This record gives sequence, structure tokens and C-alpha cells, in this order.
Amino acid sequence: MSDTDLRPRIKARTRTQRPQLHKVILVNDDYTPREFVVVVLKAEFRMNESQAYRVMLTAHQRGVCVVAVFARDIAETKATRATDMARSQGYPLLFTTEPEE
Ligand code: NFA
Repeated sequence: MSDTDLRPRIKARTRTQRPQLHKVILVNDDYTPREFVVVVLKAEFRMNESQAYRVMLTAHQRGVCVVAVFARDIAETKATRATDMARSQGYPLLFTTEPEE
């Protein structure tokens, strides 16, 4: 016969543990040209011109701006790559990361 119901009687309610997200933060400085900051944001964070310009301007005016949030490894890799891109051109531009609350 085909009357053997093998479906579980109890519905699992355990919540999935999602990895903590980390912010990538753009830090203002007095030396890196605005247009170069925009180029880096577009290259490393896949932003369009107007998104990148707004993030650059926010950091310029307020000191810092959150660029995006990612899983820790990805945030750190992107922050390092973007900072290295600036170093290779002799600019002090800095991207840091911090865990989201
Ligand atoms: N403050 C820089 C300038 O006036 C531009 C800048 C913006 C640098 C955001 C770093 C981050 N040329």
C-alpha cells in the first residue's frame, strides 16, 4: 500500500544564523582628488557616476561615508583593493571596515 506518510510531524523553528555584515567606510582626506575617489568607487564598488559622486561628496562634507555592506571577507577585500588602488597612484585615500550593529 502507499499510505505510509513519512513527512515530519514537527515543524522546525530554528532561525538561520546569517553572517554578520560589515560596512565599508570611505574616509575623507585633504589630498586625494574628488574625481579619483569617484573612479575608485565606480571600479571597486560597481557604482554609476551619480552614486559614486554622492558617496564621495558625503565623505568630503561629513568626514566619512558608508559605501556598502558585505560579508566580512568581501568587505575587507574590497576596502584593501580600493585603498591599494589609491596607494599605487600616490594618494592617501583610505577605506576601512567595521561590523554592523
Ligand atoms: N577632500 C578631497 C578633496 O577635496 C576629496 C575626497 C573626498 C577625498 C572623499 C577622500 C574622500 N580633494
